[in-house]
Amino acid sequence: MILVLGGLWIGQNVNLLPADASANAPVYDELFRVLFSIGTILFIGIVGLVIFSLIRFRRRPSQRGDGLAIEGNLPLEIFWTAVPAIVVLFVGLYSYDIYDRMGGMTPLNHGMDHSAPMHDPSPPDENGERVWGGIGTSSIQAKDGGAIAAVPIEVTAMQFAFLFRYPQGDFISGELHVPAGKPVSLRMEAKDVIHAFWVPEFRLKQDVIPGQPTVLNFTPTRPGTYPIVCAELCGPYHGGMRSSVVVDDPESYEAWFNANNTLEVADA
Ligand SMILES: [Cu+2]
Repeated sequence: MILVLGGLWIGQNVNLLPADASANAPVYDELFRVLFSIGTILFIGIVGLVIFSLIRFRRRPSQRGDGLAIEGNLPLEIFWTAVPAIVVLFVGLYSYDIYDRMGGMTPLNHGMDHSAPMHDPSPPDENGERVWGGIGTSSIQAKDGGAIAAVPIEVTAMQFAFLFRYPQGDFISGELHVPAGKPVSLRMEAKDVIHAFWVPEFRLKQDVIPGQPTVLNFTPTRPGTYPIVCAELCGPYHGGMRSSVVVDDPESYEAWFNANNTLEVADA
């Protein structure tokens, strides 16, 4: 009981994760806390039992022969088969549920919800191109019931940098800027080899593949500057393939976007 309660307490109160800066980060963290609790209980339980046994059952000076040959214990074998089976089954089902709640099971371009237009000028199904991967929906529900369309950004990964193109302003940035509280839709493609776009603070990672676009949708929540890390070994300078994502409050984002916008703004 003490072991289980202690493990649960540690899982809930010891935080090993960086700041949570996207809408799905709290969902992910919920799973992490549960897994960390289970891991702590198993680790302390097993290591504690090993240390106890090393001391309690050590060879005493008077003991000269072999130990008792004990073989077979059906109740014990049932117990140590059933407990891991239940734990693994629970973790599997719970992970699926979390992935579903993060939007991982939402079809990206299979004609389910196109109320919010994808940023791609020619939707993948029209030119026969399939977009793979990525999680989340490309729009979020507004307070009035309508949908807020995602900010479209095209990500190009190459050895050894990320480039961010803003099609709505026709400019390219080496630093990703996104507005807090608004959905963002990244369309990613690699120029050379497989890379991976990872923002630990967003709890998101997605492969970036040559010749095969992938999509990553998310809603940033916490203003700040966070690292973007390439998480796929992509060559000798893979370790240096980093960038930054700046989550701006909507006004600062607007100002940054307008300062970079190269398209003529038609005055009304
Ligand atoms: Cu890379």
